[in-house]
Amino acid sequence: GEDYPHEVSDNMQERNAASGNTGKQAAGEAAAWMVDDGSVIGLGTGSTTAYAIKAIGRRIDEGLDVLAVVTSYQSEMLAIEAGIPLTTLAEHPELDIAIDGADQVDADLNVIKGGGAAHTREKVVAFSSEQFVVVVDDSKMKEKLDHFVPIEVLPYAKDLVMRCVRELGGEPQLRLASRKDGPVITDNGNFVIDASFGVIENVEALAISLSMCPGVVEHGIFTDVTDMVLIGNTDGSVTRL
Ligand code: ABF
Repeated sequence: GEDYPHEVSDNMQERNAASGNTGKQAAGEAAAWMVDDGSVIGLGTGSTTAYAIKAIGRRIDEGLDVLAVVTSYQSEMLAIEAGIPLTTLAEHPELDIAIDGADQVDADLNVIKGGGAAHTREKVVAFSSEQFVVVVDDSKMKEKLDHFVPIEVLPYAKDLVMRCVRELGGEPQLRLASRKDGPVITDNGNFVIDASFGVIENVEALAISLSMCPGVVEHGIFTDVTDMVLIGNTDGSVTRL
């Protein structure tokens, strides 16, 4: 990629500091500058990636030529609004760069995702991409991951998966749309179980064990796929990991 500007305008900085979004904006916009002309890109989900999508849209207005694969209806809507031409993995199975947010990241580039229930498609896109760039604000960085692990499950298998989680030492909870509503339904028509494991000592072992439980469509632990993390700080600067 090209060099990217770290600064955000004073005005923006003030507005986002008030909403606590300066770091997210800085990281998202920095990632937008990593996209090369003529590339096929993957667009993740969430508020940090949304800043990247908007910034890529502005670059397209200035002549950047890209095609994008989205990971959710949310990113699809944002990409269309930003004027980013869309394609599919069927047409472009190999992406040049994918940009996505995260719920928590450690220094070894292990990532927990899925707070937005879109992690299955996000993982497919991440593994389909030559380069996978994660964008977060500095509050998401942790020495040891301890965020709950979102697990997309076939509705038919939810009780079995809950039992698997308990056997692995975790505390499972079916994600509900709200207190009085039913379960959250993913873009793929499945449920999400949020599993708390406290501090995760062996991330890779847990990732493998969870994948072995029948009915797990995909869990939110991403190992061995992230190439770069762009961390947006509250002062609007960006740290690259
Ligand atoms: C997606 O959106 C996720 O996998 C992650 O759960 C979430 C991050 O959202 P935000 O950038 O709004 O904090 O990328």
